[in-house]
Amino acid sequence: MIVSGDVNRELKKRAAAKAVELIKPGMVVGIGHGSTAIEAVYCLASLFETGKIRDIVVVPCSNHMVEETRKLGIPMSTLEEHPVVDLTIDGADEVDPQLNLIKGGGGAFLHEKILAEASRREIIIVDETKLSPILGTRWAVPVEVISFGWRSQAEYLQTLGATVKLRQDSSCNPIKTDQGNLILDCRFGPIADPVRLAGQIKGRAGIVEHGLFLGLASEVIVGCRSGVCHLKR
Ligand code: ABF
Repeated sequence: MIVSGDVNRELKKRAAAKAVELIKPGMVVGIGHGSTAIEAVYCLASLFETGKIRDIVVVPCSNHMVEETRKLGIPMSTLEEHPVVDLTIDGADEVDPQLNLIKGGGGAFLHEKILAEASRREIIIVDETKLSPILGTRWAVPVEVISFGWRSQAEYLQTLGATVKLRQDSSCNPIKTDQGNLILDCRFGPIADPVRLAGQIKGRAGIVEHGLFLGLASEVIVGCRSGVCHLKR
């Protein structure tokens, strides 16, 4: 499905605005990474400016989102100060009918998964192009690895059926995560048993985390051209 950039942004904004409505005074709110999650931050900033929302703190999941949140003057905190988060709003790359996800296109999925598992509610916001009949149909599964022995991990992931690519920037330098690790993008194609695959990936020393978010999303809010769909587990 081809959706133009402007339409796509509008769909992201719709989903973000719906998610922000769920925030109540006094909440600790986690914010994920990406162009959809940032729309939720913009929504929050305008509610702060108009005084419609107060005494909440935001826990951003990445260095980039910390900077964006700081620029907008939204009160921030950390998981160290608030180890349990009331509600997190985050994006995703692919969503299946069971609300399982592939995340990590933005490279922050280790922190995002930590934040998701620390949250009472994990609300995923996407535009309709992210919906998929089966995970892996369109997106590679990102895998974060430490640099020591990363090629051995690549070999191992290939034995699991993936085409593996080291994530690099436009100058062909390896992209480093906020933790200083590397990312291997693993294209498996449609994944029949994501739970089994997740176990196989995690069972390997040197592999830090992967972008399969299984059973973590409480709900998914989808910005569609016809409006907004709120999918619940
Ligand atoms: C982040 O948002 C990543 O985990 C995911 O890959 C990305 C989706 O990006 P966007 O919202 O820009 O489409 O949570």
